[in-house]
Amino acid sequence: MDNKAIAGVLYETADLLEIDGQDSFRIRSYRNAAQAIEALPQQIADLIAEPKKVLEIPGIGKGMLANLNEMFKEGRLQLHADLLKRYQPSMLDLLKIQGLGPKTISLIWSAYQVSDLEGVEKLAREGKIQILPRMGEKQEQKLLKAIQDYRRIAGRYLLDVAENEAQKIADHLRNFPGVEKVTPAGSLRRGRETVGDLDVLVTGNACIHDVEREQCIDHIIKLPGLMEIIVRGENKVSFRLRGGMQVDVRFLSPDSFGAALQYFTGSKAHNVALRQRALKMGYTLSEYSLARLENEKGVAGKTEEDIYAKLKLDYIPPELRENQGEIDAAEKHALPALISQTDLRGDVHMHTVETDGRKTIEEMAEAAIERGYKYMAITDHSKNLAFANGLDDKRALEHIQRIREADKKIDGIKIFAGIEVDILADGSLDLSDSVLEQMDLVIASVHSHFNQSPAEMTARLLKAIENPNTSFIGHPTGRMLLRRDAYQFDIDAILRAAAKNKVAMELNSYPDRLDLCDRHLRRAKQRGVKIVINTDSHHTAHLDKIRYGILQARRAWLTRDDVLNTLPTQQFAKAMKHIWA
Ligand code: DGT
Ligand code: CA
Ligand code: CA
Ligand code: ZN
Repeated sequence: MDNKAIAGVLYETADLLEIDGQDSFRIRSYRNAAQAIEALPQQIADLIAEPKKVLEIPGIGKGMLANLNEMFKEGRLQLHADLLKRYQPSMLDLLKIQGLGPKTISLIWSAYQVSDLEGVEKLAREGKIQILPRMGEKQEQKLLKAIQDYRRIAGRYLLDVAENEAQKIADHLRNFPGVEKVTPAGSLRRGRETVGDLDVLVTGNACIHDVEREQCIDHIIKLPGLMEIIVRGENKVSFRLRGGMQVDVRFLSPDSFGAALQYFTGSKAHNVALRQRALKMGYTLSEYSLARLENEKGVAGKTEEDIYAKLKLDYIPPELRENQGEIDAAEKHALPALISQTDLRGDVHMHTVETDGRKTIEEMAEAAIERGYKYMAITDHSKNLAFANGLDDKRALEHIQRIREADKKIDGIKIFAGIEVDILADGSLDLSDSVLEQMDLVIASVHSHFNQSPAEMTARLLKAIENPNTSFIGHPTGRMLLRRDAYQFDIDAILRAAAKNKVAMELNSYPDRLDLCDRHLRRAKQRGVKIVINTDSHHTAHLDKIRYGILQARRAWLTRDDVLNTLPTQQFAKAMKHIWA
């Protein structure tokens, strides 16, 4: 068990103790220990053999040490298991509902002995929550909305989280000698912004020989972080990881690898449309093969390329397989030449220690050079973002100087002096025009007053776009995936104004933003709005998150020509001043 898993169990125990009405001192001791372990730089597993060292961790006493020993020895905590038995594991889902804390859950439990989502929702609909002490109609409505929000995002994961898990599973599987190839399919392969479950395809001897397959499954079960096996079948094993993510591993025969990859990559809508096309052409398409209707003789199945070719289609990249016109385009040889990561010549949204970044200008520049970029921009925050130590006019001017000096000193990359300036509530920008004019590029972003009416927000963004210093709008909708919805505004009005003013839109590659999203990006392209793909890095390591942005750009059918930071340095600099070639 790693620190995160241990902290998770302790947090849950604290919540369950609170629901159980235990004394606050005891509850706090579990929460404090969880916090301490979460923040620990080294793994508690490496310390556990030396009790003295564990007891030195603030918040961990003898009692907690005994708990930790139990968890390492038994793989579980008896108290946690007992509490879960009393209140049902469904109680833990309730705790994930926004605004539904242990106290309220406890209240509902003592009144109705209900501990699951459906049950609580039913009570709320029947008006049985508002009559409880300290509750009212307003709380009840809020609870209903929170349950809906939870349903929408529950069981989905950010793309980078899913990708990391898939990588770990693939590495583990490849350690088994009978495994040849491991290929993630499903929404992960299509690069969707969030992923439901992982679909992993395996080929090799382990798929052909029964004995080896059983051994392989025994090997899979040893995967660190595997919580429970859901299905152990002939050609498939499904399991759940700690944290809840489900994984389907399928064992394939090499003859049908392409057909299975095509099928399990999806999307479902793409597959349905493709199968209809196959039928019209006298074929059946399944996860095993493309075969003739009349005699079931297979004509393709080894590779996806064969299947698309037999269906008289150009190869359709996974990112486009959403049944959004890609099959038509593939038939007419009209699929776009999708942008790829190597097309990008610079990343122009990053922060440094001057505001809320973790690295210096020089460190960010070294990291950008390592990634092969020809240019970059330092774009720290403005003063409205006080908690990020944002720059006022004077500090912004000093920072420009520092950036220019670093640019002179460092060979191999052009460092543009930029700023991510806040769009204030009234649409004006947070720094003086005379300062903004001196920047090579200006990113204008909304970081406050998210709850304005759609009309106000639209006017606010329009005003920012019409400011002649604005080069592009940062993370234009402000959404935080699985956490916060986009603020409301008229996206079409904004895109029209952006096209007219030659102001670009950002595609922020941070996995919890991916903003603009694929749908909006495609609309932007159709309206002639240019895109800038950035990472919004606060650390050198964040620069690698660009790949998530590239995936979304591809899902939006973008080509190199749609994206400004594919341009050579001088042309890019002009584009930031509204001069497009
Ligand atoms: P997710 O997991 O919700 O992020 O999305 P997907 O696309 O990975 O969906 P999933 O895991 O349910 O299924 C994986 C792929 O398998 C899906 O993209 C297409 C294929 N598939 C699943 N069920 C069906 C089905 O009923 N009909 C067809 N044609 N394909 C299906
Ligand atoms: Ca899936
Ligand atoms: Ca699946
Ligand atoms: Zn920002």
